[in-house]
Amino acid sequence: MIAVLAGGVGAARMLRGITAAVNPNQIAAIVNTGDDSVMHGLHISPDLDTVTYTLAAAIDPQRGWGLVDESWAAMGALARYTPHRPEGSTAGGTWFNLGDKDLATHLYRTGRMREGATLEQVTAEITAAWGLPQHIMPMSNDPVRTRVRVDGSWIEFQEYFVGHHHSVSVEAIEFTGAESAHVLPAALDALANADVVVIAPSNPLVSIGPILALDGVRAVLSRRRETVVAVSPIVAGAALKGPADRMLNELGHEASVTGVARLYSSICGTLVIDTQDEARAKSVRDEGMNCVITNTVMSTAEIAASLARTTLEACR
Ligand code: FO1
Repeated sequence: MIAVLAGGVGAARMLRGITAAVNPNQIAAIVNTGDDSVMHGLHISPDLDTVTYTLAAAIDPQRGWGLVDESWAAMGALARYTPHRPEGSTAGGTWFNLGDKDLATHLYRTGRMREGATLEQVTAEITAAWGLPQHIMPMSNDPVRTRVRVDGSWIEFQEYFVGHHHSVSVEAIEFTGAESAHVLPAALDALANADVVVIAPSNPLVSIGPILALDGVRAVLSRRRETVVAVSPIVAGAALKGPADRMLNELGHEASVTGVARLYSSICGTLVIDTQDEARAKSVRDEGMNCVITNTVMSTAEIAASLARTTLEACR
């Protein structure tokens, strides 16, 4: 079995590659829920949905989130009320875009959770509805919310990411609820018993960070460090998507494969880096990690599959 620590787009593409390389029912994805939010009273789990829609070949390929061939009638209709909203009200906000078909997922998830289902149970139902053989699970059933401090004020992750287009400087990050949240037992089991654990090329601070913040996760990974392999989300000093490079710099880390190695070296034995970073391989090895160099930019399904095979072979 292969266990994968996953955030959003990069992880979803990596999981698609791993699916081409191994039997899909041997894949367990442990997905970040720190980005989760409540919008219009609906429980949104962006990373779980990005992974699900990508593996179901239903993701919008340009945006990397939401469904392909989406329509936006509900959002458009909401805009009618905006000018009439009283001062101080946030009702009917349209800054976070929920497509008409995507809304069905949030309605179903929220309805089931109101009936008492756990996020793990609903995720299993949603992934079954999309016909996925992989075991996709949230990192925890308990709420953990990533918040960032901007200009001295703590704001929700989606307010930073979508509301501010992640273009404001981050002063600090916290994962509220992480200290008391329980990692999913199935996740801990997969992390302990998988043949290989892959840390997907996701933002190390806000996508992988919340998973690592859960009690027991770092301990189980460090015990089996030699069979844990990460793929760097930083290529030639930049993130392929999202604010990981700026965030690393802003929070005093190095936005390079060396910086990624420093963050992961205690829990992970091997770092896979892109050919563009070949000259930095020694600095990764100096952090005590094996370093594998290959094409990590998953611009096609074939490259993703090849990256997956190289990653899995790296510590077998
Ligand atoms: N990202 C955006 O940049 N703008 C949006 O309006 C937006 C809406 C959205 C709705 C549902 C969903 O599952 C994801 C959505 N995302 C949107 C993506 C999301 O904010 C990010 O992918 C992650 O949280 C970062 O990994």
